[in-house]
Amino acid sequence: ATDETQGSDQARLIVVSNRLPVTLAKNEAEWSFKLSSGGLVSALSGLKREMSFTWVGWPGKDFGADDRRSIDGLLRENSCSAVYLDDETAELYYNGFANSILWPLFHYHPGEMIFEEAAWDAYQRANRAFADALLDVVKDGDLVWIQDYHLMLLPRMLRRLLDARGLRSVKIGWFLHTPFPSSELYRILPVRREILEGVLAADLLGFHTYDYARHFLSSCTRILGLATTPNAVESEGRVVHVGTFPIGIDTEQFTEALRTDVVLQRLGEFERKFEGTKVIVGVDRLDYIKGVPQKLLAFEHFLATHPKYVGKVVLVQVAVPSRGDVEEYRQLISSVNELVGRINGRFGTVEYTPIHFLHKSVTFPELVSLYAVADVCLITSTRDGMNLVSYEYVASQQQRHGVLVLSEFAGAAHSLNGAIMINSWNIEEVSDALNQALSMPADQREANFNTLYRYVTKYTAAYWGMSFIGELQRVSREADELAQL
Ligand code: GDG
Repeated sequence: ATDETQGSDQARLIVVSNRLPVTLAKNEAEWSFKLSSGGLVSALSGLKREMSFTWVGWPGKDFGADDRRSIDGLLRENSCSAVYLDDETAELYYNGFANSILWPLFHYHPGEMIFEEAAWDAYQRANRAFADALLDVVKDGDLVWIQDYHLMLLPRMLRRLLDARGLRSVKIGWFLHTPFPSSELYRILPVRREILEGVLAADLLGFHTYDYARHFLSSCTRILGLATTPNAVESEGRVVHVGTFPIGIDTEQFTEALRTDVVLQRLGEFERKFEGTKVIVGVDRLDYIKGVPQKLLAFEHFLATHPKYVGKVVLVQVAVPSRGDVEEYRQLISSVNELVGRINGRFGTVEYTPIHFLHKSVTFPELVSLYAVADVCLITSTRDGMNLVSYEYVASQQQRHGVLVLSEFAGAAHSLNGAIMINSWNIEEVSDALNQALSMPADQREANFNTLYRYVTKYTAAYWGMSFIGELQRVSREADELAQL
């Protein structure tokens, strides 16, 4: 336990994720600590005020024993605790299993899935290292909230260790940030039973959408033969609750950024640069689930079939480099580069470049300025747990009331009424949607924007965090009451 939380009567929350959301840097002999921003961090900022709080995760690399001592102290001061993994385990667990097996399978890309025993062994080792590390932190009565597909064996491993120590009132929640695929697809996973049994030791399982929860429940029935209801599954004599908790963003962060000098100045520069030109923005990690090739092909088709827009519309595509050490991602980079080159070559002139392709990450003020200047945001994910870019675009469009064109395969499509929905595989449909978006009358844009903005500002990241933890507390009380009968 951290010093500040020891002895406190407050409910204690322990959040567990693959990566600690921190950057650790060494300047001469001094270590410094910086909290990264992100959905999860802002989701928890509200909860931090209500509960004492510890974050447990992998710090990003294997540090030597001396450095570990200094780092551990620094982390403790900031309510964090590190799980150290040797470099080989970390690589095989993270890239080998989580990102090369579970990620493609959960996003309907079984062709990309390469099952290797060594990666599975590393996944088990890493999850066990998390369970061992948690045992030093967790006390009776704590709530433990485990995040994502990297840690699907952890609920069971942790439960066993806790039971052996008699820590029976610890409650465990688990949330999946990706889709959960149809049971028809999930069942091809060689370790399908172990993974399901791993998470079923939790008290509450959370998904972004009802469909993902439903797919999970039918996998439990078909693979493990378990009895389910629409919001629970019975496993080893326990009721495991299953719920839908769509994540959101911290809208305030965008509203505030839009008032800063740096964003206002950059936005002014963009407005001058793109005067008389419509701007379509795309922001994606360069991942095969984001449908970037589909987006480029649709934009090419749009220019080819709507020649009046040639020279009058640009696509600004930020493609953040991601997982470049996995082969599938390297292939994706070269095919995207080729498409961008082809389309710019075909429609470009000395004065006009149709696609501004940024294969890098941009700063937050730059990102907000791009969102704010864009007339359209185009999201073509072929599968996406939620997709927060769609929310962020809405949060940045208070002036312009731009149009969101959103893939029906993103979880966000279940929440974001007011967007133009597309089947991102249908290039003609996407191209038509672009035409519709670029010619939409201002009153319709405003009405759509108002619907979207109301949703995005109400169902924020903080709301998501509070509802999951509120539900975990509720099901825990219910279980405790039943146990006393
Ligand atoms: C996973 C699931 C689910 C992107 N480029 C830059 C930048 N970003 C930020 C965006 C946004 C985040 O990255 C991307 O979030 P998404 O939700 O769109 O996608 P994933 O990274 O795949 O996240 C996803 C999410 O988990 C949460 O549950 O929604 O479905 O796949 O916040 O703003 N930020 C900056 N520069 C960039 O260049 N500063």
